[in-house]
Amino acid sequence: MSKIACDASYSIAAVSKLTGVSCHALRVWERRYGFPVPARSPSGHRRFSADQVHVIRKVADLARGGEPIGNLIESVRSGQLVLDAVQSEPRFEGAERAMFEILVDRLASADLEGADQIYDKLAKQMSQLDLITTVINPAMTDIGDRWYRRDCSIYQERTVTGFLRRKLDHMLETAQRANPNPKRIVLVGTVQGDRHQGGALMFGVLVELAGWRALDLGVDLPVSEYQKAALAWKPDAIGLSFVLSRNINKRFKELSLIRDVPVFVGGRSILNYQGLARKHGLIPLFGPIADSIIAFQAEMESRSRRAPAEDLVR
Ligand code: B12
Repeated sequence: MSKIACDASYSIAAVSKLTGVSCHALRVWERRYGFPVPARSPSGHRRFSADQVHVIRKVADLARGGEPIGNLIESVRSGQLVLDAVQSEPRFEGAERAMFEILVDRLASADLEGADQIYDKLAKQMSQLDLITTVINPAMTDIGDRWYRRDCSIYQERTVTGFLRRKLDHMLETAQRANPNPKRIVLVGTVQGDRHQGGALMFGVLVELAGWRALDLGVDLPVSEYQKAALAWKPDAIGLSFVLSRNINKRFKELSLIRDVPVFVGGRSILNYQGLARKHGLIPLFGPIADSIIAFQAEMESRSRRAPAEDLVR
């Protein structure tokens, strides 16, 4: 069993979660621009420093504003891009930082009791939002990366993600019971072809915690079913997770036919398809999920101010 890591090194999965930059993009930047170049652990895994995380986050924020990535990296090198003092990341400092990796280690070796011990301890210490953003979500990404690197087998990936999804299911149920008079309703799920449930569940839990009712329609559902549900149940919004980008153009086209309910699209694929989403009248939400929820609520607020309640059209 690995011991708790206390040095200031961050795995690529942790950096991805802290900055919103995918692991794939970090590897491409390193290869193409020589930035950021991480240290390597004895087993060859990338290890980033807290300073590097800070710079990557700054670059990623500016890139989201439309600045070409090559120019931004050049500005960092030449010192033109002024960086604020490194901010501490209390949630990822010290022992807590590596907890999700230890949780994944335990689950991947079928130590479910050990995993529950860590999970219960963390759940007592932190808010549900922090539990999702600093434990569950990075653990999902971490096991996905281990699978991609061939560092684990599919049966281990299934054990880890099954555990995490059960925790999210439980959180959703608990949040729903604690939210008997929801302000508004949002349908959540994934569309046909995408069987990844984690993002939709996380979004569902967070909207419930914000006082909304999340109606979870599950995964791999044809858009026509969302359309029917929208007509029957008249939700205030639809929030869909796109983890895969397969047939995304086709799915966006189908979604553009849902005219009377705003359709929000999030998930790891959306970063590269924001323009296409907007072209089809969809509202892309990207970056860490905590930010997406704030953006989602702000957008809904501004819509209800702009239009009479019965006339919420995109
Ligand atoms: C569990 C899992 C599976 C399970 C899913 C089971 C289930 N019931 O959910 C199973 C075994 C079915 C599976 C299958 C496959 N998988 Co898979 N899987 C994963 C894993 C480990 C977790 C998925 C998950 O739930 N992610 C949820 C979160 C963690 O994803 P996220 O997009 O980063 O979400 C963040 C934000 O985008 C945001 N967000 C997400 N959704 C939404 C929605 C809204 C509205 C908002 C506002 C925000 C938001 O919240 C999150 C936090 O910030 C990922 C690893 C990963 N990094 O995600 C691989 C991963 C997604 N899978 C992958 C692949 C390749 C596959 C398969 C193609 C493998 C295969 N050859 O069969 C199939 C495809 C199946 C299909 N048709 O969907 C790749 C995808 C690579 C790519 N280029 O797209 C990944 C990334 C693994 C990897 N590292 O390579 N998978």
